[in-house]
Amino acid sequence: MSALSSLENDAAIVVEHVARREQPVDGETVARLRTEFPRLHSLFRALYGDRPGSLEALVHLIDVVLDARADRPAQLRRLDRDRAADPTWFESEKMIGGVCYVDRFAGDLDGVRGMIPYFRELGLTYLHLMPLFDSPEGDNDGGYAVSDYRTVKPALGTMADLRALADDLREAGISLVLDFIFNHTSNEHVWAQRALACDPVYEDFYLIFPDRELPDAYERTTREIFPDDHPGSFVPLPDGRWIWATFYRFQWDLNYANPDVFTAMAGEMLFLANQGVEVLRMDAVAFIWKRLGTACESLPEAHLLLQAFNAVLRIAAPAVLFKSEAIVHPDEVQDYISPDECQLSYNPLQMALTWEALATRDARLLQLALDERHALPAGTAWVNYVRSHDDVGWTFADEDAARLGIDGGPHRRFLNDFYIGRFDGSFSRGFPFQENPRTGDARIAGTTASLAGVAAGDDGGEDRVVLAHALAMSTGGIPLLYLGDEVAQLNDDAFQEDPARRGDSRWAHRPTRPEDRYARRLDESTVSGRVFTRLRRLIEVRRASPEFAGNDLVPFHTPHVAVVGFTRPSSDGDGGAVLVLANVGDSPVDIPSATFSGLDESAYDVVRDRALTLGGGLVLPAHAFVWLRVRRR
Ligand code: OTU
Repeated sequence: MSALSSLENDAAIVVEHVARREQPVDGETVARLRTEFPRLHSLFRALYGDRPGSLEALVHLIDVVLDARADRPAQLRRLDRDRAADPTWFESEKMIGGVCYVDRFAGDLDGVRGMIPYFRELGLTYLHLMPLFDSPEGDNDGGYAVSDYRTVKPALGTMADLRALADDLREAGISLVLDFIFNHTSNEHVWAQRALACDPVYEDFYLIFPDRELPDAYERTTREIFPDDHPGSFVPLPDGRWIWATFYRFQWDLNYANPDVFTAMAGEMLFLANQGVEVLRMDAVAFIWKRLGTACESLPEAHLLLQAFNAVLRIAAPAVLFKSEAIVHPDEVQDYISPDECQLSYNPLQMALTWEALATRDARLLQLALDERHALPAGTAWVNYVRSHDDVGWTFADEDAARLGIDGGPHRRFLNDFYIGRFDGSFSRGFPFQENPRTGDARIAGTTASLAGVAAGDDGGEDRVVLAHALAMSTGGIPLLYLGDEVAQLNDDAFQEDPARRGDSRWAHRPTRPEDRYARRLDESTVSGRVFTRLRRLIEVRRASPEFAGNDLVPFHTPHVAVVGFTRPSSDGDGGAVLVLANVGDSPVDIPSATFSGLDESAYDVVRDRALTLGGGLVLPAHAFVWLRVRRR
């Protein structure tokens, strides 16, 4: 057992090892290995340098990577080349995503395949299927407790079905997105079962302690993530030991301080990549590294691990992108985003502040986020969404709120009350999620339509659904639709009757596919028909407007606190842009002509397809928005 030493020394050992491999390595792969090895080595040294066996782990990792490369199917090697030739493909104005549960939306993988015509009708180019791997019967956190990364849940289909689906989607211009749930496995995973049986190799795959001494010490500084399930970060095992479980009691955190865990998970990741997955949603990135005395969130090593996974992918499956799922302070969210780490990231700040603005009828905090927290490094993009399968959490920065005279703590309590519908006059019909009586924290569950006022019969409900999507579709990056929201699906209260679901209010916003609503989607005398028609139009206009590509955004301020504004400049550098203005308030605003003095008087409304003049100012009705093609004077 040896520890890593210098790059030259260790590289020589790897070269010799690779030369002895039975299967010859092709020149292209050797070239990529040469490029990535120094980075991988330095990351491994930073993570595992002193640990005996770290050298063997790295050599083993190289084998895993080269085996995966050798297994990569021809059509995916072709994809690798296509993406290398067009590295900013995901920044295109034509990108738009959808997300759904396989069983709830389509029954099984075959059902998803049958929906490709609908995805095309909608214009999707990206499809995120919620976790579909083998997981415990009953409560399994919607599949986020994985028992086997290489087996599809039998009720949904087989791995061959998944591969065929990935191919068919790609054929239809749609990239398949799946989760890489790498912070934890289910307690039924074979590694977990062996750890439970005290196999020392697998005990070291998890964080297991004989008594409460270290768990108590860690819990002095960790947060409770799912307090409804268990307090703190640990759960007891039947034999009295304690195991780290950040989320549900049946989700056991992996021990990435052990390099064999990294190598094992890299193998699972590359297996997924070789099934045809084009984007991996990196679940719960903030939690993957632990250190006593810290919150055990977003530690520097979490970034090193992601960069090491990134380097592994660059060698064996370079077409694949990472999407970071960090629902944390906006500074921390940004830290995960770079071409060397995660090229894509959810934009939880814009998501939360869209809801914040709709509740307060004040868009200033959202405007501040767009003004100061929107920029990203080249070669990366936001995934902008109105809501996800998870809760809405108020992850804005208290420092930002304070600049506007808003006190973060009470403001979050107001927002929770508002969206749960406990606040007088609220238009929302949400549920609380993980309400923590000890800290007063809570998050919100509910479908877009139920949170926006459609369920409550509020006059502004439909407009708010469309306005929220118009923002997600216009700020840049990849807009992501939760399928069902485009037909204004309401909450599913039935989860309260289901023993496997009633403890988790997020099931309120994960209903099954609403056949009746989809059947009426072209009938504009219905809510579903109107919302669908309007969103469909936005998708079409976005796709035809190159200004929406990339992430460049220039703030555009008006005198009204209820209005959020920005332009998306044309890349031609000709002074052209699309101006986006949205009114989150309940009354019309009259934007004076002076606000537009830097622009040509004539503008073009690309959504309504008509010319207008800005010379006399612009009236923006309640809950309305415009996308105007303008030109700088
Ligand atoms: C993720 O979310 C998933 O999106 C959830 O569906 C899972 O339950 C969970 O991980 C466990 O796999 O706490 O409320 O960024 O907000 O990672 C959702 C921190 C969650 C967390 C996030 C987590």
